[in-house]
Amino acid sequence: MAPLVLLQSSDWHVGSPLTGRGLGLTEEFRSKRREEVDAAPERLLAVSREVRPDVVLLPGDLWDAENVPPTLFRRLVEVFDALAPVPVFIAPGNHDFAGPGGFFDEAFLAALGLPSWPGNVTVFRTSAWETRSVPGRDDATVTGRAFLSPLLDAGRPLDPPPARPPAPFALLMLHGSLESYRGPDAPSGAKRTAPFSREELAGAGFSWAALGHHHGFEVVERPDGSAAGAYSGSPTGRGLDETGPRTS
Ligand SMILES: [Mn+2]
Repeated sequence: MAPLVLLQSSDWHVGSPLTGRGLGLTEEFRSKRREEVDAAPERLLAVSREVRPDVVLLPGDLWDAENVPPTLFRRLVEVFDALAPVPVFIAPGNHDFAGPGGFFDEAFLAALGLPSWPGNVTVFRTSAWETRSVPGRDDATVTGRAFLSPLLDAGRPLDPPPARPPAPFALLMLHGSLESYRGPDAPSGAKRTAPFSREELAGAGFSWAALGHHHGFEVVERPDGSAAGAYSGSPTGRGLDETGPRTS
């Protein structure tokens, strides 16, 4: 069986205003930090050219809000286009939700004169689980879902879990709160959405789960110590709760 090379990233939050309390950045600092946050797509492209993945998995929160500047969306699309023919899968999160009138809505893009999503990109657009095959790899599938609004989702996405497809590489993309996550943005209060436990994730039986929503790198282990999946974390710190090393 040929190995499958994955490239996973999420929680870029491009377009973040960086005006949060406690930061007190000068305008010069703020614009420099915004440049770093907004360059996440280009960094993904650079990494992709290095590792030559079979598939790119992006489990949500690529932009910070639906009113981020359309120029940032254009940058994103140009990068995804440049990634072709590598297939890219996106599972929209609670910030880049796939509701009508947003950047995942083709009619909205046409009305604004913005480019459509490139053909190598697959976006999950329903809140129900869906499974797609990975182009160029008949031994791999991706199962994902979308947030359709920024509202907190109290439902448990893995109770019951989606059916595990029979493919040797059955990948899962999930945007939500691992209850045992211990990072500085641990799932409490407003951060807790689409909650799930380590046991639920391991029990779902997928080969790998690409997790999004929390901003620290964290691997989720099965009872036997093997990795069931991970949060890549956000590539750029945007506040005092996102200090320390970044993973992409
Ligand atoms: Mn999120």
